[in-house]
Amino acid sequence: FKVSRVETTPFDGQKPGTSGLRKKVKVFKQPHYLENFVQSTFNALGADKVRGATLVVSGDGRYYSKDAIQIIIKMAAANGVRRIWVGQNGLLSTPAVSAVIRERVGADGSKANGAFILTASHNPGGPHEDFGIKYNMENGGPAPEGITDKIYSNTTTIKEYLIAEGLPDVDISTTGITSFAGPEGQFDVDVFDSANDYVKLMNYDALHGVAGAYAKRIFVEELGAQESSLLNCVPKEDFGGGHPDPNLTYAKELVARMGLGKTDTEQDPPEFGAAADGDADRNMILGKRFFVTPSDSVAIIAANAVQAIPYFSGGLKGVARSMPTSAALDVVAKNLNLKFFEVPTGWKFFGNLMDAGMCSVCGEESFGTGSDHIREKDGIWAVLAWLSILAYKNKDNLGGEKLVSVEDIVRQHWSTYGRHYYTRYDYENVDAGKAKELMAYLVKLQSSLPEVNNIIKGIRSDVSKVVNADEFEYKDPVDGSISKHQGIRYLFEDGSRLVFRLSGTGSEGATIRLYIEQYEQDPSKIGRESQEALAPLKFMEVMDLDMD
Ligand code: VG1
Ligand code: CO
Repeated sequence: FKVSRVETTPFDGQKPGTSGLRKKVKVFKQPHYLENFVQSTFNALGADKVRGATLVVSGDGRYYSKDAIQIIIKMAAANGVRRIWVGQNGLLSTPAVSAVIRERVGADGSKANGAFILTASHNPGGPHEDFGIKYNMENGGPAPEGITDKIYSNTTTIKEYLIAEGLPDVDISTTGITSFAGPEGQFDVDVFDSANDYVKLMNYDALHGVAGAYAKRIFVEELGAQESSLLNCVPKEDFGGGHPDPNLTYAKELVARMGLGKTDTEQDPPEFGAAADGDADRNMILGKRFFVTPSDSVAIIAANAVQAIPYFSGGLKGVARSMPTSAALDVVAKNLNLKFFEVPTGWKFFGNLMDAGMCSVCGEESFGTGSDHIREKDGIWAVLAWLSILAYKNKDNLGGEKLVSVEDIVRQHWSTYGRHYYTRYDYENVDAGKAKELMAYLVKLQSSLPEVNNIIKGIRSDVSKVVNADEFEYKDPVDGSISKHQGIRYLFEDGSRLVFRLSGTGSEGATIRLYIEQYEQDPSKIGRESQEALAPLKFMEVMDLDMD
């Protein structure tokens, strides 16, 4: 092949959000749109990082992925990349990409330097839905803000991109290495089994030793892990028309099977249920007729990790959560005397802490949980962590007496550490200008707490006082970089919190997220319905936010 230089002009709005660039498929399909973003990424990395590099390209298999993979292969070849690794059929979950970057060794001894992940995660897929792309670095984690800012600024000035001419489409459906001759020498495309490296890592993590036997009992005997216990496990370009987001709203089928449906028709639901999102980095954990909030999940994993999960038997280096995630993890960290960090929303901020050996377990309220085995959140890992904890809690109970259930584990946790009642509201598809105005108004209100308290008291008298309010700002303790405007916080005297944020993963309009949290230590008050316990704080519902 030879290298062809194609003239182009910038597109507006190619700023990577919380987790890459996400737009409607029709936006991505505009001539040069994807190419501009990919070239801007190569330029941000710099020629010395790109020439001779080994890059992974794959994703969740959503519509347009196959075309995008061929384009990226050709552009990589033209930019001097030495080899491209592709999961068979272009499929790799986000955590699997992270594992492949960190663990896989090519037939010639090569290691990957980075990856393009093609996913819009929990956003629907298909010709009329979303596509997405993000870049992960050599440590297996999402590009830090320094790089994504550079990518964005390149997209605003781009004039040309490079693409290989005469390079045929590569068959990504069969494993094996295909070599091509380019102007600078050989270029390889290595198509490999999508599961191998990740499964190896997972075996090591949670399923060796005694946990394996328990997993068998719970997976196979309790859950009856035949094909029939697996729902929707064939990847589809449009996710079967569903919304691939593992929560109580979208994972309806599973929720009903777990006895949590609107009308509960299940006689005897399984002891354990779990769901993942499109790219398998999110997870939802359910027990029999019981929902584990993600904020509780990470706290419970941290509290039990050393005893229950062999990978952590040497101790935890530290724990971390995103700012809007409830403070359940903070209480565990304090009790167990662990290093603790509060970072902005999005996984890119955990990686530095892990690389520096300061953090072993971390999580977000948005159904993301993970550890330092990779640099992405990891849905399957979270399930295995929970199964390991279930196994540990039942270790004297192999004979088949009553199982210590998911619900028992969570309630025990609350009685030890107190309970963080928690909920989140998403105001989707709001006018972007109005959303900004609202956020600006909330920041302005912060300058006068008496006024804030007046407004609240006017609506509900049973709410405690706002004693502090700010806009969250993060200084990375490893590289000193500063991230501003990461969400607006109102902190109440009794430990309650209201947090407002603009979403950074939508593909159209704006989404305002409101996070509501209340800490309860009184043992007689930890068993309430969450919505009832939080009712006083939901005065927002009656405020006229004028967002339509
Ligand atoms: C959302 C979540 C955030 C998560 C991000 C990516 O971002 O709130 O916690 O890290 O999605 O998850 P935002 O900016 O829309 O609130 V995923 O599974 O889409 O990679
Ligand atoms: Co995801």
